[in-house]
This record gives sequence, structure tokens and C-alpha cells, in this order.
Amino acid sequence: MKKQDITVSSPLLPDLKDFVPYLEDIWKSKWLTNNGEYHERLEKALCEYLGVEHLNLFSNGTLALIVALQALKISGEVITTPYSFVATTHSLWWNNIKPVFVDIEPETFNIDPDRIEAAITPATTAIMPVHVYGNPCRVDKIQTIADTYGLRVIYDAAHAFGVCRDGVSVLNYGDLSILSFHATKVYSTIEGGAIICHDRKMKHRIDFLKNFGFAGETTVVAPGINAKLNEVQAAFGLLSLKVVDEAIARRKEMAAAYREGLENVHGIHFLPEVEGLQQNYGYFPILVDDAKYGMRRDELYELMKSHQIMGRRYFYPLISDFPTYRGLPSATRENLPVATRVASQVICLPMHHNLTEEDVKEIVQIIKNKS
Ligand code: T4K
Repeated sequence: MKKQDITVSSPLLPDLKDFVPYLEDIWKSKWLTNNGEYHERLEKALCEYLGVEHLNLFSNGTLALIVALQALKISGEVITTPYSFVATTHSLWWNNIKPVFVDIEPETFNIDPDRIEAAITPATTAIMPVHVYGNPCRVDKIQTIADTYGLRVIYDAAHAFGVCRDGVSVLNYGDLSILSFHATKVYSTIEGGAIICHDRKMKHRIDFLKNFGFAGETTVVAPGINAKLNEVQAAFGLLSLKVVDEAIARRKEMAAAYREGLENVHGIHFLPEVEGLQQNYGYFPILVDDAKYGMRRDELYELMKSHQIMGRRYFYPLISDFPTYRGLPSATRENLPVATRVASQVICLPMHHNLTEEDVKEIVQIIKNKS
């Protein structure tokens, strides 16, 4: 039999036979979208599961980011990281906001809070950090800076589903956090996302903004957009919630197997396990230090591909290197040395609940043997 690709991610699918009764129910009710019953049930279930007070579902994480900026009326300049998926910075661009890139920390690959103050100008209104790969930013330091300068904080927490430190969800920090429920994520609604906020008034404002600004049949209170999640996807999300813990447990085992297999490979580095952190094991990034490893990152990437192992170079190129952003004064490589190095060395290894011990062994062997 022909070998199948080992993909970087694989969607979490609820049991099809459990989905059928939900679909029958939706068909019978003929209520397909616009804040239906399943939508309401999923918002409640996610609040409970994640340990947050208010959550608005969205049709994807990118629209959640765009609306979060609208909800807080952010303008001018926003300080952010170049080491993320393009959607982070695109959300600023779509709101006519100037991104200001700040370098990342080598320990976490998250924005370096010690460099934020130097990037603040009279036009700065907010900070948009990313909990990259689900590893929490230094939230206390970021909040202290925000409080000192009167700035808002919007976390792109697209990777941070279920991540808790000392039992507290990282989604409870900042003014707003956004999640992505894309098919490639630990938890998914096929496409989807959410904004987490901390008070009912803000929750209502976001409800309006994601539904054209409607606050009643004939009342439009803001220039909103259409970013609603439909009933079929909400039902899929309810069922996925039942299997997500099992999938995370499986990912944890695979991450441990990678750690064990790769710990003594000269020139291959990975992020350490952090005590007190409940992770979701969404990604397993390695850094390839070519001088020590004896092979360049892109050569290893191609070698893996030749074995049908589809790692991904998340996040290369840096956002600041894309044509839209590279002309910005903060986009220079001199301003972003750590992010530039990490982006040139990173490969995210396949990481999902469908991976087998044999898959991990094979990947480790290829990395060890360089052949
Ligand atoms: N902020 C951050 C920090 C993000 O990482 C993202 C999204 C966002 C914001 C925006 O959230 P969304 O608007 O997307 O909700 C993927 C995802 O499309 C994207 O959601 C994600 N981040 C980004 C990191 O990765 P691609 O282009 O790499 O995905 P793709 O289609 O190449 O899929 C990767 C692998 O997954 C495939 O080789 C096979 C497997 N796969 C994929 C899909 C879609 C499946 O097995 N089944 C599938 O249905 O972007």
C-alpha cells in the first residue's frame, strides 16, 4: 500500500454517528444560523470548559481579531510581534492601524516585554501580543506597561485553547483575547473563532458588531460585519468538545516521545516544559542550528518531505518580511534579530492526535540520521 503523508496537523472529528441526530434536529427546526440554539449552547459550554466568563463565537479567528479591534475602537499604532501567522497583523491593516513590530524572546518566541516601552509613541493605543504555540506571554509585565501608558491589550490567543497557568486560563488576561477554531487547531468548529471578554456590556457590543451592528429589528448601533458561526458548525463544536481532552492527552504523549527522541541530537533545540503550565500541545516546533547540526533547516525540511513527512515552517517568513509590511520602520532585521534567527531555524513537526508512536519514531530517526 502507498504510504500516506504524515501531515503537520489533522482535524479533530467528532463521531459521525453522534453528529447525525444533531443534523436531523437542525433540519427539522430549519434554524440554520443567526444565534440559534446550538450557537447559544456552544457559547455556554465553552465558557465552562475554558474557565472564562464571557465568550462570543465567530466564523473564524481573523474576523474575531478584526472585530476585537473595532470593539475597543483601537486606532493609530499598535505594538505587535512579527513572529505569528499573517492574520495577526492583517487584522490591524484592515482597521487602518499601523503595526509596530517588537522583537521576541528567545525563551518563548513571544513578544519581548522588555522591548515594548521603547516602541511606544504618542500614537500608540494598544499592544497585540500572541501566545505563540500556546505558550503564554509574560502577561503581568505586559499589563504593567499597558496600565502605565494607558494602553489596551488584545491577545491573539489563537493557539491557546485550554491553556492554564496554575489553574487559571490565560484567556483571562488583557482586555480581550481571541481564539481560532480552524480545522488545523487542537479544537475546531471546521472554521471558527471566539472573542473572550470580561463584562456583559462588552459581550453585547461584540454581539452587535458580529451581526451587522443590529441591536433590534430596526436598530443598527454600529457599522458591524457578518461574522456569525452557523448552527451546523456550532453542533460540530459541541460534539468536538466531548473528545478534545482525549486528543490533548494523546498529543501530550507524542510531545513526550519527541522530547525523549530528540533530546541529545546536537544542534536541534526545542522549548522546555514549563512547570505549572497546562498546555494543549498544539505544535511541536524545533530549531535547527545548522552550524552544530551540520545540515540547514531547509535541507532537513526537504529531506522530511522526501519521506512524506510534512512539517511546516511556522512562522517563516516573518510577517515583517511580507511586501505589505516590510517598508515599515519597525520591520528591519536589525530591529528584529531574535525573530529573524528563530524564523530561519524553525520547523514545526507533525503534531496531532492521529499520530502514532511509529510515526514519531520514524521522524526522530530521520532527524537523527539526516537521511
Ligand atoms: N492568529 C494566529 C496566531 C493563527 O495561527 C491563526 C491561524 C489566526 C490568527 C487566524 O485564525 P483563522 O482565521 O484561521 O481561524 C493554517 C490555518 O489555516 C490557520 O488557521 C492557522 N492559524 C495557521 C497557523 O495554519 P495553513 O495554510 O498552514 O493550513 P493548511 O491548509 O496548509 O493545513 C496544514 C495541514 O493540515 C495540511 O497539510 C493537512 C492538514 N489539514 C488541513 C486542513 C485545512 C487537514 O488534514 N484537514 C484540513 O481540513 O494555515
